[in-house]
Amino acid sequence: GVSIAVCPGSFDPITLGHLDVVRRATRLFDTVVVGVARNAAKNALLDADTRVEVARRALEAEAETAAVRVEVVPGLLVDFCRQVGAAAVVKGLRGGADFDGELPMALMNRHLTGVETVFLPGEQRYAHVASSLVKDIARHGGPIEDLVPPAAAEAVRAAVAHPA
Ligand code: COD
Repeated sequence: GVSIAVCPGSFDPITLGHLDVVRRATRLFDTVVVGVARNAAKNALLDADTRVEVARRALEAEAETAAVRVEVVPGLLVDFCRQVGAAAVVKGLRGGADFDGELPMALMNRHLTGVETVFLPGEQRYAHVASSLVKDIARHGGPIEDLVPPAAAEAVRAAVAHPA
């Protein structure tokens, strides 16, 4: 059959680190669905529609990602995985702290529906790249162009200039 994976995140905004993980996932699965989720523990800067739009524009700029699509995850990640027919969730790990946060979610998701999680080691050159740091830098007028795709830089700059 066709292998489908969901690559979930808040993507507030999508970063070069995220894009690298998505790109790597496309080498392992026929289809990768980038799932834009709401993280209840975080206050988003960009609304969900903007996060989806920015991720789409960033992925369109990459020729090799024809088998990638971007969708909102409206509820539980496991329900979304079932809807799209995904047998696996793909998550990138920057280090041990990411693993400590991700392991309980991976175990819970497997408990809920049997969906497996595949962890991909993040590229070393993006180990410092996090959406939260990008937003902090932008709020203080610092440079974010080396950390995120152009569409994301544009959206973050607009959002910090005109807070909702
Ligand atoms: N290099 C490698 N990986 C990276 C990098 C980088 N530079 N930056 C981020 N990542 C990885 C993160 O480790 C994470 O795995 C993923 O990319 C997404 O990161 P974020 O920050 O955009 O997203 P999070 O961590 O806020 O997303 C958490 C979810 C929203 C996916 C999670 O809360 C969830 O699944 N929510 C859905 C509701 C649900 O099902 N809840 C129950 C889960 S048990």
